[in-house]
Amino acid sequence: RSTQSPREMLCELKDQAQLRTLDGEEQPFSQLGWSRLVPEVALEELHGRRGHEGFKSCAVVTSAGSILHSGLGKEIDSHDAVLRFNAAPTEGYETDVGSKTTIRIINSQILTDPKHKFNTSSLYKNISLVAWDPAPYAVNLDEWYASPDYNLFSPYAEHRMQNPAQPFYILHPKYVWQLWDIIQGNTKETIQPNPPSSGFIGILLMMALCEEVHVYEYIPSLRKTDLCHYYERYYDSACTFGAYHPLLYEKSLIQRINRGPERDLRNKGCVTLPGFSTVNC
Ligand code: NCC
Repeated sequence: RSTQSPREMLCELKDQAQLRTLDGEEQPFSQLGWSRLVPEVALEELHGRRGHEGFKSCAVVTSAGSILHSGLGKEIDSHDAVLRFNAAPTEGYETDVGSKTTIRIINSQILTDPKHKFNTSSLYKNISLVAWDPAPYAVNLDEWYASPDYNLFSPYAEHRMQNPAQPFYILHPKYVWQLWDIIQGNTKETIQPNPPSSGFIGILLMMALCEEVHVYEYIPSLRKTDLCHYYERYYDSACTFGAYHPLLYEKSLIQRINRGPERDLRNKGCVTLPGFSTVNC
């Protein structure tokens, strides 16, 4: 399997990594009235414009410390849509990370840990939100609902009722594990049975929504550092290479399908990927 060409890998991703969010039609969610709670417009349709399928050019900005002093802000903001992660701020870091945010992927800790002030922080306003939680591999939605890793369900429902106009989705755990299956399928070693990082999920999500995806500091540039996040003075190389998440394997998969020049990787930590709508299989 790991001898697949980049093209074959892209086709496998396009075919197998089909974006899926909770639509409220399955138990236990249907019984709870979630088909009316989730946004009426599906995430895939949200950004479609007449004559266009989604965004043309997109940026995925990881939270890695190596983006500090990159001066990439202007380039990042020049894309049609910008994806960011969890509690990563733009304020005070505009020169390096830009100021535009279109979508934010948040793990379930953001919704449950009071330190993130999910309901009041401006980080989570005026943008689209996509949340996820590491459900067990053999996804049983009843069991997941009864004991999620962090209980994202009540804060989600509450937020939906209070902010019905804000697009806010929960990724289907099958989608998350499907991505893991693809990573394992393209890796010789047996990888840890934990879901991929928000970074990998975000990259694949944007490949479904955009014609071209530019990922910043997922594969580290020459600025590579042990600084975990650009916005915190905390040092740990596991943030870049992984502990819980199969980061090293995710990153090697993404590096293999990179279509951008080597110098962009070195200088900007930038990988360029085609959107699925442009890949003909
Ligand atoms: O750190 P985190 O990720 O929020 O970073 C978002 C994504 O950026 C990429 N990254 C980050 C740092 C770094 N040095 N190199 C990188 O490549 C990764 O792809 C990462 O996914 C997560 O994936 O959701 C994660 O969330 C944090 C934490 O929960 C949130 O920041 C909220 O505080 C996790 N840290 C802990 O639980 C302590 C992290 O393991 C994964």
